[in-house]
Amino acid sequence: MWMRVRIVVWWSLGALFISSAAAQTTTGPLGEQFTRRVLAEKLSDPWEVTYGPDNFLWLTEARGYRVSRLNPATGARQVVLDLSKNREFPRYDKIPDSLDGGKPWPQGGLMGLALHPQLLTSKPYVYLSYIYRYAGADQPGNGSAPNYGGHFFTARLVRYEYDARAQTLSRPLVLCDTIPASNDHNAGRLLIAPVAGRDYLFYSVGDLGAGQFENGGRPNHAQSPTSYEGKVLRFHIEPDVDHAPSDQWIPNDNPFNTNRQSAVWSLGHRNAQGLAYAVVGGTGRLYASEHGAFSDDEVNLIERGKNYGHPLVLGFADGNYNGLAAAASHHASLPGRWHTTYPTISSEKANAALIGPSYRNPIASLYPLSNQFLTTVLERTRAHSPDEPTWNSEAPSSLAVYTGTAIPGWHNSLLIPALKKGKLIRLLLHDQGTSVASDTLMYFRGPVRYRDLALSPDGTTLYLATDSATVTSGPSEEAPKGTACQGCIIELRYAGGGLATTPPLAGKRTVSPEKALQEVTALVQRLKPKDQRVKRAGLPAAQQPVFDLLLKPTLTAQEKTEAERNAPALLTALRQQ
Ligand SMILES: [Ca+2]
Ligand SMILES: [Ca+2]
Ligand SMILES: [Ca+2]
Repeated sequence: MWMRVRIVVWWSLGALFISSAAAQTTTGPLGEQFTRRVLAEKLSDPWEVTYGPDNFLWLTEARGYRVSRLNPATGARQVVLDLSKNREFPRYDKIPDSLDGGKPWPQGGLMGLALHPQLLTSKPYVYLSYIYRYAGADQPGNGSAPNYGGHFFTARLVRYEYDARAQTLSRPLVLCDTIPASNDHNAGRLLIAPVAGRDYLFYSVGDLGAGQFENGGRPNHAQSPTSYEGKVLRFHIEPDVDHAPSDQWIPNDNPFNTNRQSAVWSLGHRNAQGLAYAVVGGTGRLYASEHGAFSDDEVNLIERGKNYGHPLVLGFADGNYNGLAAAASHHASLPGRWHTTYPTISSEKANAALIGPSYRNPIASLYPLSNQFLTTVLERTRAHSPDEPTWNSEAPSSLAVYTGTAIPGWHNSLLIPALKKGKLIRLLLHDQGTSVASDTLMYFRGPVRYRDLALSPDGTTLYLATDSATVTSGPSEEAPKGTACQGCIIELRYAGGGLATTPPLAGKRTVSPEKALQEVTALVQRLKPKDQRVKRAGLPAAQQPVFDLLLKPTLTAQEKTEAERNAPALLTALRQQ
């Protein structure tokens, strides 16, 4: 009997392995076909995947604190560095709250990795960022500062040397070990990119969630040039000859240098987890993707010394956050009408004008929802309403620019992995690379959280990393069975198909009233009841009775005429939510 059980277990494990390793075909929205293969799984939250000059994939594991090299042909993996002993706090995520007081795991952990372009020749340098300290570790309870004062972690940037023969990283050299961090909004992306022909190391730091949840009473410093919070930073990849060791890693022409040098390169960021450099239209540009608040995930063109608005302007300076803030809470002890240290925005346009010529709008926003809908969302959040709102955004976790030509129509596209309802988003850039030319195209949808991606140099293959947790927002009806992959590196190889030209923006097509009624009915009936209530409340009063008609099982002829007449406007209003 015992033997028999053992055999059954063996066979089921074998079947699992075969089903996940076997190649499958998946088709994109414009008919692009890809073969899909799982190269690695059960990693401890892979966070960065980079295609190295050694033709291996380099990985960081956010919770595992390991760096490894993965052979993209065979899936064989070698750990080259284990940083878990450098982490001066325990694995809170593995300790029951009853024992650690509910202390949090930081957002991320071991995060960014960047390889020196001459890794295999004269410069065997690997740059890493990781959180190493937690001020709350010795505090009683959950370690948060009083009155939602937040969780204070600290991160460091460090350069290692790669020994290709021993397959190890060693000889660490600290670039900066005073980077503020949190249990929220650490950003953490590292990228080597040139400015005027010389390579630098860029690093994104989030606003630490200062203004929301357990950090709701923590002051937000995204607008302060003297803080590293809510910034993109620029460092040297090799030290200069300045006297002070801390100045040696900071370029002497950084925009906010005073008598003390500052790594700040741009400001006004919320949580820019994506950084990518590409030459588009003959000009090299630095792009960033960034998580929005209740809407307005951003893609920004990062320029020296410029201000990207957070938390004074969210998304475009279009007024959709007028009267609102980047967060809301029901904790009346916290400041302002929305109970948060995020300022209440009286006018986004006025705030942008106050920042002055250094203010930059994003080049794309996912999505600029209406003031009316956002007001409903914030009011319900502040009221701690059981109709906990959901809203339309994507949670962009990284960014790449596809400059290859292997996949038809993809040349000069932004590729954005998204955590929400797992998908890779493609946005085609205009020829000059300074604006978006296409509708939002969705690829590889599944019940996963996509964390990062890498591209093969020939442009035929994408490598997507997924979180260890498979939970996305929404229950399993949005999660087709059999595609979940925990802590995976998934290979997607282009296999044919697609369109050489991308169709025009969907928003520009005209929809007949009859078709609009079909579309808006399907949209409304797909929603969960609580989301129907939030969406309805976010509509202008005149449209609410039309919304109610869509929930009826059958309509009279008169109701149908009424619904059709109002359907195009209602469809537009709901899509702006
Ligand atoms: Ca310097
Ligand atoms: Ca912005
Ligand atoms: Ca806005």
